[in-house]
Amino acid sequence: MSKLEEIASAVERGKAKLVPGLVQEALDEGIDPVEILNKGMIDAMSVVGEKFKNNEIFVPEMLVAARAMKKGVEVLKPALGSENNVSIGKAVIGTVQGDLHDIGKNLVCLMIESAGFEVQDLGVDVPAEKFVEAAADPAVKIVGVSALLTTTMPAMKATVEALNAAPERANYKVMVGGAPITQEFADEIGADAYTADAATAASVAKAFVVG
Ligand code: B1M
Repeated sequence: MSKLEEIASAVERGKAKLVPGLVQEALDEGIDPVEILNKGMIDAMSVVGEKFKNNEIFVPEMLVAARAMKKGVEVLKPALGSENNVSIGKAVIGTVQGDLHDIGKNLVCLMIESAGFEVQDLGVDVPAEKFVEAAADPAVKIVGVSALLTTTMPAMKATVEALNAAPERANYKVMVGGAPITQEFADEIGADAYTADAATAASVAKAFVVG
């Protein structure tokens, strides 16, 4: 079994104690941190999601897999981060009301921070008003809204509409993402950008601010 397969297997099985060591070993072997993230962890979470859909596993197993992935990301974090200490602006990011999924949102925070932004993480289950309140800070250039459930897509729509109606709207760009979100949906609700993954979110956010 390759190191990436070992990591994926440990994440799938929710082995939170095993994953950090395996991720460190992979880094020591010189494996690209982005590959460790994508092939070792994100792919494993997709397998977990499929198994859940097929009733092969249940919520507790999803939860322990998520915990194991988080532990792995902690080890990866310095390798994914940048040495850039100068802020190019502030980004506020959160998961919409009713939605507790935070792994993707955390990756977006990490990547956007690495791109040079100061990040305010609003957490999960964030009401539209809280996004609007945070976005009123004149330093905010990017507002990132994440949703993982089809049932919380209406909350994303409500959030983007509230942000679009705010008096400070000209100061920031609204970016959306998450597994059920599409470009078409983003256009429909009036977001400035949709991106499918955290790394692209970071480069699009940076392009909005520095051109
Ligand atoms: Co949940 N869950 N979950 N879950 N869960 C999904 C999303 C699901 C697809 C599983 C399935 O059925 N196959 C399904 C949703 C189905 C649907 O909506 N049609 C589902 C369900 C049903 C549920 C519950 C309703 C289950 C229940 O209770 N019966 C429940 C809902 C709770 C709630 O939120 N109110 C629930 C609960 C949970 C746990 C708490 C157990 C746990 C989350 C733990 C946590 O996040 N701390 C969990 C997990 C782990 C998953 C799966 C397995 C993995 C999610 C994940 O972390 N993926 C997931 C299945 C799947 O996604 N394949 C599933 C890895 C992560 C890196 O990917 O978050 O997609 P993701 O982020 C990506 C991109 O989407 C993007 O960047 C990241 C990659 O770089 N991205 C953005 C995300 N946000 C972005 C924002 C951007 C740009 C890009 O700009 C701002």
